[in-house]
Amino acid sequence: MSVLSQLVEALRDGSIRVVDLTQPLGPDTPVIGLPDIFGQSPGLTMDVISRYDDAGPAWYWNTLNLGEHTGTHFDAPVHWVTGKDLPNNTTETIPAHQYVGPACVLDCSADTAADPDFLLTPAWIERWESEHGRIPAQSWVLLRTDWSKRDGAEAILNVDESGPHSPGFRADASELLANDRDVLGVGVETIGTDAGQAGGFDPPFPNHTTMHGAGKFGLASLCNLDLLPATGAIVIAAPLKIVGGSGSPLRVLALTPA
Ligand code: 23J
Ligand code: MN
Repeated sequence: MSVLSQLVEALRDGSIRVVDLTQPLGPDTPVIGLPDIFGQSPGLTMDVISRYDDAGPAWYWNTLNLGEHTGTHFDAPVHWVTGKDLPNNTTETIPAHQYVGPACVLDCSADTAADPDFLLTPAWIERWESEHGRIPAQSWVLLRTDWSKRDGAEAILNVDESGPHSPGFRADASELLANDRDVLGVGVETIGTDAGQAGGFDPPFPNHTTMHGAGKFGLASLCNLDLLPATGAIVIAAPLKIVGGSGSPLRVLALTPA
């Protein structure tokens, strides 16, 4: 049997499951708030064009308005200044094969429960690798923080007088993953692939700086990472083919052994 007919069989008999890593996208979907001096990305608004009424007696459809980086979304290399001159750096030019890859799930949920400002370090990654093997080139690295289990925008954004507090990557961990491991990119449960406090790091937003400068991708606001094994799942994450797009909301699916 060919690999693909085996796959069809396994999906049918349930030995491989499809896990949806995507959050619902609606008007209540939280969006990142940057300091006032910067432009802001709007959340989703939806307006009815017609709903089986005078504007369209037999059809229902809506107009959407939203920032590219809203809800479960993809970050393309062109999103960051460090990736602006790379070839194939936009949502319509990235080769489609790069949208499918094996997943390494790094379970940091105990660390983030103890410290909302937890940052992944090279030592943490190397400890994970001593148990699960080296992170393969062209794989997605997914950071399980259980942030998707937080209820409501306030708990997700977790802002106090010193700003937002959510986990992310130390600069040297992003460098290890991008340059030494040559990953496809990183996926997180938080609303951005940098820590809440990362605007004040040196450089600011080091994960965006490093990943996109190396032509790597980001996935934000994922969920259900707790349903995936540390290794062995495949992630499919294909953004909308927006011409010149810096990213887009998308449906992220994982194929995982039952
Ligand atoms: C712009 C500036 C900072 C950040 C972000 C966007 C994102 O998180 C994003 O959605 O790419 S941290
Ligand atoms: Mn983004």
